[in-house]
Amino acid sequence: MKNIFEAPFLIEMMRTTANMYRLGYDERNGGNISWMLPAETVGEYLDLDNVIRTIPTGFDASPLKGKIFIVTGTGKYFKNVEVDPETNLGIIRIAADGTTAELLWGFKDGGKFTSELPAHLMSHISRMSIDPENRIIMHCHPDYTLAMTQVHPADERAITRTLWKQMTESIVVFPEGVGVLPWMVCGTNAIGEATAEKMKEYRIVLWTLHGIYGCGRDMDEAFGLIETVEKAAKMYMLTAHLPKANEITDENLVDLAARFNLNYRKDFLDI
Ligand code: 2HA
Ligand code: ZN
Repeated sequence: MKNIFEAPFLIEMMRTTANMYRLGYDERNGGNISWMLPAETVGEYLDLDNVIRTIPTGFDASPLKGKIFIVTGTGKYFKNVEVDPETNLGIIRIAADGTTAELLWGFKDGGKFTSELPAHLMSHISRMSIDPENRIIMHCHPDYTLAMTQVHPADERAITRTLWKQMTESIVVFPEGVGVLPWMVCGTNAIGEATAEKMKEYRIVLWTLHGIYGCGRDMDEAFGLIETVEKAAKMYMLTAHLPKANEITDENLVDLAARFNLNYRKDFLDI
């Protein structure tokens, strides 16, 4: 059996959570990440027949039965993952009943997975139906994105247009736009279902006055989406109150889409 503390997936979780903490995306216990791992990979490091304990998920995740996830813990701080991954992270497998998580490693202090597990697992189910290669769901609280949801109408077309017009890269990185949910109570199955529904259309979902969800085939895709939206939101918050001298037009966006061969939301442009 290989040493799990040298597993590339564990090291990437440690590096990513530390990076996000230092960027200010995840204050205190804010944010959570789940990553679906192949059983063969995890089996190189852990005895997959050794279930440490079982934890109810509180909802039916049957489409994911047998799937294994490394996931951040509830109440745990991203800043502490790097120094003590075995307490702050866990590796769980969805049991045959679809409503129980089998703990294979981690949550050493008796802890459990993120309170946002419903949004994560429901979003995994949604994304897999659109892109079978999707593996990551990531949630965090970046400053400018949250600020923007205070002052900008919470409308998908309007927010997407604003973000696309803040900087040239936006439409290239998220041509499908961003989904937006109104303010909702977090940690519930209801917000999980609403997020997962949006994830059928978008890889980015904004939670008004709370944060952002991103997904991807790997950590770079999920994180890259979030940091690009955050950068665009920052440009917006730095300039929204100032007179505009230059602006990306709808025609410019069409030209970008042609240059990069983008499958973008054409109905989001006034053309
Ligand atoms: O895990 O971010 O949405 C803490 C949160 C809840
Ligand atoms: Zn949150």
